Amino acid sequence: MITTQPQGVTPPIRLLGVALLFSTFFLPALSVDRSNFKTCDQSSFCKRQRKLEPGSSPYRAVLGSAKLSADKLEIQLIDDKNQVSLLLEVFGLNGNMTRIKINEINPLKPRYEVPDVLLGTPIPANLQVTGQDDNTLELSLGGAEHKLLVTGTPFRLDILSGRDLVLSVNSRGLLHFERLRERKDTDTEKTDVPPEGDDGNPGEEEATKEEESKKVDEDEPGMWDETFKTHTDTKPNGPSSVGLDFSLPGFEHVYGIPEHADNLRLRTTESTDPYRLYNLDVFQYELYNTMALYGSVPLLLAHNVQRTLGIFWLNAAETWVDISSNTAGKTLLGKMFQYIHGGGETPQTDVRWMSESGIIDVFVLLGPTPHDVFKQYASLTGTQSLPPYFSLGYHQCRWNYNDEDDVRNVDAGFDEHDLPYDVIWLDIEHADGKRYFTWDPHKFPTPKDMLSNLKDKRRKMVAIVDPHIKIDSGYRIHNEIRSRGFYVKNKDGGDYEGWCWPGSAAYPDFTNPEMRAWWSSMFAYDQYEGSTENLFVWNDMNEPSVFNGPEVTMHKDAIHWGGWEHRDIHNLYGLYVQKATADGLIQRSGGKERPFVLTRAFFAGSQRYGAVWTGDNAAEWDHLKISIPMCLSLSLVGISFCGADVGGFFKNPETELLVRWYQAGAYQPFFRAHAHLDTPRREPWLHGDDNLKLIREVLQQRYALLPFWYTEFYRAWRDAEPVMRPLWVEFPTDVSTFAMDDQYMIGSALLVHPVTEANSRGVQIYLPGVGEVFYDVHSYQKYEAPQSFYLPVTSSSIPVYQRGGTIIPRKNRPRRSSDCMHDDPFTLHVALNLQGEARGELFIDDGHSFNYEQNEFLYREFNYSRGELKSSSLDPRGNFETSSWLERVIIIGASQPTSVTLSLLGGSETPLEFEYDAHTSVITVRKPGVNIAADFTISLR
Ligand code: NBV
Repeated sequence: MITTQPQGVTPPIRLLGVALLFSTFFLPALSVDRSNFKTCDQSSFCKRQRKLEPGSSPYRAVLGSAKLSADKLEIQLIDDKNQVSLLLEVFGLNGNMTRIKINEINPLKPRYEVPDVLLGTPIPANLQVTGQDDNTLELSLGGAEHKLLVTGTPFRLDILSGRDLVLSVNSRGLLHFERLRERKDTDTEKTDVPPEGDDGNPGEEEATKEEESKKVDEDEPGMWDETFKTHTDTKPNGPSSVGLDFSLPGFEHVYGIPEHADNLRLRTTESTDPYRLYNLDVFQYELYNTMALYGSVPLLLAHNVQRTLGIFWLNAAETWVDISSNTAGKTLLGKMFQYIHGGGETPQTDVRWMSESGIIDVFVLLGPTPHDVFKQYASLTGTQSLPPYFSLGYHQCRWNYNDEDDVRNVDAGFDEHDLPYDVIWLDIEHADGKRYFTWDPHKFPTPKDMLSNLKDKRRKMVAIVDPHIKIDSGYRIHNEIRSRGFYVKNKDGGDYEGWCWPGSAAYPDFTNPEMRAWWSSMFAYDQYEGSTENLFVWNDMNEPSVFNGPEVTMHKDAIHWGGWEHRDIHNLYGLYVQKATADGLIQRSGGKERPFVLTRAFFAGSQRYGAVWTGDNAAEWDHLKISIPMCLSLSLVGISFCGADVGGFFKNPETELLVRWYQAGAYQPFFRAHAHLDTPRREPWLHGDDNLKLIREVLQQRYALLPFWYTEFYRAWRDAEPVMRPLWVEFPTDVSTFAMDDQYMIGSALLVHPVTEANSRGVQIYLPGVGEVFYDVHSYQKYEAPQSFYLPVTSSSIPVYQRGGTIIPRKNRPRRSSDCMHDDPFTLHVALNLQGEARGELFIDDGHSFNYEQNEFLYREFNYSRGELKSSSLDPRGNFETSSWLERVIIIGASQPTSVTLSLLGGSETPLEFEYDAHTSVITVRKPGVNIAADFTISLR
């Protein structure tokens, strides 16, 4: 039983309404209470690790101990200060990757190695010794291109590509591995250490080393327990942290390691706290800092004009990442001066990872292109699951839609106002006393009828299921979890209890596979009463959020399945919740239907289970702006299905902000409006006719592009291509894009620059690429790239450009929901590049089942060249019948033809009607009428 008091972050339930009301309306700008969250200095392991200054590493690699098997090199590492020995394992991996593991040779207890994140054992590649001298071992890393140099004293690793040094490990000597030990007074441990130059057999200890060892191992405050605010973290295993540095010569731009409310390009952290990765429920988070947020993906990308690489630090414990650079703070002029006058050092970024427990297990992804890095990472952790089609439509959410009447009225509001939408959401108030998997009997007495009404409109519902379970002997879910022993335990062996929405709550141990299987089974239609096949799920608070826990989360000394401490698994908890939920939705359909589950907390691999949103943002312009880099950072680490609460969760958006947010959100992957319980209602029709019209236009634009979004998600699933991309991914040699995060690409075809400023009269657009051309999607105006220009905007402007050389499929008929559009005809937007060519793709299937895995799909390619548009299959395995046909082809940037004809494979030519607009250079070809599955050619002469 947890006896600590709430610490004020989230007050006891009855006061909550008042407190939230207060925060919503009386605070001018939102600000987090930083005192609730640790700084690096307050996190004793971070402080200890960071105290270590760069210098010569105390570690030496005992080269004589090297053991080489086909795909693995093993070498003993010895800390000359305390004689502790570690085992270094280096693996050659298929596809330009290498894995570096460091662990104690004989730890007192096993140390945690993250399960369930990797898809399997990565495919090995051959390692071969290619050279050796007294202090160095040279190996080829599965192919001639990459070499690994292992230096003995001081220990370091260098990875070379050809003759270029790409990355060094421990070159700053910051490897720091806290061995598990007995507490000082009971220390009986013996060290097994060979003397320098030995073959790894135990040797005699020197007196001086013994003394040094004592110094290094001296207990410091925080090693065996640590108190933060009112919480004491007992640490029965003592200090156990690990840290390592990586140097990236030639790199000045690094990205990734979400989730932080910060720019896309990561900042240097010499004068701030490191970036923190520790899944936390941060009430009223602030922008532009390195504080932890709800999710963590420990993957960092580095990019320069020559190459892209990734460092994936597979550790689920609290982690901090320090970034430094030798060019930080230098002005461009300063850098140029240095360059012109010579003698300047190569720019270099240094990255240092520090985790509280576990082992060092790190994958170096050697690219060399951005897409190679995405593929390499996906080969380890999987790709984005293919979302059901409906989930790419618009989602209407608020905390809360009050009752069934409310749901019916809001739903009807969309029809009355001619607005498409796909999903209405229910937040925590829908459940009976926050007992998830139930319905409030007064407000939602007939959920099946409600769901069936929605089904009649071909719409869906999402209901929230949080992982904190009300402790209530009258609640079946609680009784079952307790009786099966499935709750997380506290350090004394009882069920861990914390305070959350339902009051006193316990937390299912999602790390236990049996628990997950049971949880999944609760989504069966006969278990989750009132649920039907158009009900999907939202997992919130799965960091996990514990109102009265340290930093609003679970005590680190709580115990999970297998005896692991919460400390070891913390960042994985949220992933497991979403996984078990998604598995449940799959199972309820007998394995046939794709799930939709939205999660707030996540980890590496969460992309396999559904969508992520950026949590409790605020109705402020800066929050709108930051939604772009936040989702881009997630996309870079494999999580493509990302969105931010449209309108802002806290506070009341002014109408202009709300409309601009719709305009931006429509061009982000997950598109959901959401609002806090205490904010005034803000459905699209409550802001006057002009704004309603603007929002309708936005929704129609979103729905018209659904075939394109869906195809991009197919590519994300199939080829690990991020749906939303930083410009540099598409234009990897254009340095001016490297820090841009006010505009981005969707796939490789659309460049979007949302308006994110109040009273904006214009935005500065940059169109990248040498010899490229872009077209305004609304006016078809042509722009040659590269160029930067000021675009005047009005309230209806959404600056979006189609890149020349691409073809985008659309469905232009406005409907009630995406499902209603399933058989609608297509329009192809063919935007020609300067060579008069273009290419695009289209993926179609039933939009909801797993049948595409059994080849029930169409993957089409459209190719335009020399006046001919050809449609062919991109994957001959695919076979899917559709009644959708080609309604129109719009060819942008073309000259006037005299005739346009259609021919089907082996058939005769049929003339087609067309129009040419000389002003915009656009040809509109009317009614080719051909089935979209057919191979055809449209010829322009
Ligand atoms: O369930 C209530 C909210 C939810 O609306 C929001 O989207 C989540 O991020 N939830 C957080 C808990 C309360 C936040 C103050």
